[in-house]
Amino acid sequence: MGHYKSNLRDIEFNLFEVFGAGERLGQGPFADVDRATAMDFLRQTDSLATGELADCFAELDRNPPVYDPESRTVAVPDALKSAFATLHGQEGWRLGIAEELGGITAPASLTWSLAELVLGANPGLFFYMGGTGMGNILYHLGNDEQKLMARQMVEQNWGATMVLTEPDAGSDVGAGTTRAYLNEDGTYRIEGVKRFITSGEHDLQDNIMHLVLARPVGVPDAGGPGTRGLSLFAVPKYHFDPETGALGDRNGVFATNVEQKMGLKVSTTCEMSFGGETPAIGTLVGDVHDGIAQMFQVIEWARMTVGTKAIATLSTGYLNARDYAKDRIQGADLTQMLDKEADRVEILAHPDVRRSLLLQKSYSEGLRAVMLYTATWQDKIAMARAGDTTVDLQACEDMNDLLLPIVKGAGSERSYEMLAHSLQTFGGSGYLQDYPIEQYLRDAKIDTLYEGTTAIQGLDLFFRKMVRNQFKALFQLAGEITETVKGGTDGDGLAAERILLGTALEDVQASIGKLGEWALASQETPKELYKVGLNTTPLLLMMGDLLIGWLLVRQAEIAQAALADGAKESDRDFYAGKVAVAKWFAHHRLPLLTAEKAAITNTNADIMALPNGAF
Ligand code: ST9
Repeated sequence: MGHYKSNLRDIEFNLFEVFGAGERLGQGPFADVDRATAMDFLRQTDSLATGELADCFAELDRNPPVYDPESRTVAVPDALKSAFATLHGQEGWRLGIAEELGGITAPASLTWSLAELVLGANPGLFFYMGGTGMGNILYHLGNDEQKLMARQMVEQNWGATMVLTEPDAGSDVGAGTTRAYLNEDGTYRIEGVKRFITSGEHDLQDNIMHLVLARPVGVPDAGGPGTRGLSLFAVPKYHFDPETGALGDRNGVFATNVEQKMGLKVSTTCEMSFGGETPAIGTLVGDVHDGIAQMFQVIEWARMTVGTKAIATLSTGYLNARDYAKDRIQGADLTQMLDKEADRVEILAHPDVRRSLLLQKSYSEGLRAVMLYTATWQDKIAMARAGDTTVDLQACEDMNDLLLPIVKGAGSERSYEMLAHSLQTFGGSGYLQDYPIEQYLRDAKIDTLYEGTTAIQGLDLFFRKMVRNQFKALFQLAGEITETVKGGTDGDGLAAERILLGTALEDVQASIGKLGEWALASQETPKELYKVGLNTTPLLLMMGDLLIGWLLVRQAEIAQAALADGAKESDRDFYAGKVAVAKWFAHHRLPLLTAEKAAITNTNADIMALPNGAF
């Protein structure tokens, strides 16, 4: 039995019973994927994920890719090659990719559901699939020649990277010093050193397309300071004929180091040097100097990927802990603790284990709901772009933008925190490599760090997605939550939870109001802004908890109705669990938001004046 425990029933529940994917499948832009086809993909991917993809998970951690500094190449293990070939052969990657590239237009809620299964089974493996997604983005952004390049990337199954970070430009991408010099033939010569480049070098695929941010030199109206002076370049590992894909000379981009990491070891993290003996030649993406906006098309997709990865890992962590708690016999029932000869019971019988498992279940299923709720807005964006006039494109984009930092930031923080509870369920055994949880924790820590740290997500959420959006998406979201607070049917047993949800909504709104007041006051007194900065991460986590509490209540309403309608026997425990977890979260987690609000309200900027020596 492999390490990965999927939750296909919960994915189906979200898609079809909660978020209405069935009404979108087989229609409009998604005409080619009906519900039966979607279910086929889900079942096939689930079987692959719980089978072959999961089988090499630990082996790839213990035997990661090997870097040779002489040749500046990386050899990946055979097990990775084999699992990768199987995953690629399953063709799920075609979903969501442009039809001109051999793709199938599919709802994002389906593609992220499939992604969850692969990311939960083998996250490092998934990251090598980046060539199709980035090929798709290059196809949409690129000039005619780059569209042909994108086609080769996808058809030939090449790798791809997003190349932003430098040793002294991490969160602050605009500090990057990598330069781009215009050649006479219109191409650019890239010079500089980039760091933390995922999949920068390996022998899994024949070629790798690097999408590189660099600052043009001597080009009018380009190359200024900060992020706005960065342009985006397509820089292949091997030059190639865009018409045929035939590989040519080696380009001057080499891995000059591969990092030794805490986890996610199968995914290479490289220092990449551009230029030197051999020039690194690239082409300006789309012939326009608009690099940071173009790169954010990749970043948005990657932030959703990272959030989904974290949530997928928490789900399998929780399910492993749950199954262990059902099997592990230890101690007597608490009511018989004084009887030294009482029967020993499974640890699931112990109150503290039940509490911990409900905590894990609430975040695991709640965060999946937040992720798929976000993906549902992405479905609507695709429908609006395809001409569906019943959908307001701008409103959907704003809502997706608002939710992305929550999926990424709250998703990764809570998953890592909750995985520690999953490990705790195993007692001392959880600390051993006999079980997968220690690897889950090591592999998941990166999710709070890359693709924008949690601090960056908090700033993005408040300043860009709330203030700059004039709170429009937030008002719409609050309106939807209010519908749940005020809705419900008599006697469905969830009235108390709706009241708690209403209080949580007020707490979050009051907290946002406080941050808004300080932001406004900072126009007169700049240091007021420190009070905002002290609270953007707490606000991000509060928003995550509010969304989880809300979506769990919505799920419980549906589950309660299904139970009342005589749900089939095999579903009754599932629905009962849905109701229980919504109630538990509402009673035991949502009230904490009142304390969080108080902590925010109590903020002063004293610690900003504290001398460094006092830390
Ligand atoms: C990294 C790699 O960490 C991690 C690995 C990921 C691997 C992913 C691969 C996935 C593979 C998947 C395979 C799928 C296959 C399918 C198989 C299925 C079975 N939204 O605020 P300003 C833009 S990479 C949109 O002034 P500053 C915007 O254009 C490293 N756009 O920024 C804006 O202009 P305007 C990741 C945004 O103060 C402009 O930027 N590094 C957003 O100059 C300037 O904005 C990071 O993430 C946004 N949220 O710079 C960097 N924000 O305002 C983190 C900005 O006119 N740092 N723009 O619209 C930041 O994000 C900083 O906030 C900053 C600040 C750099 C943007």
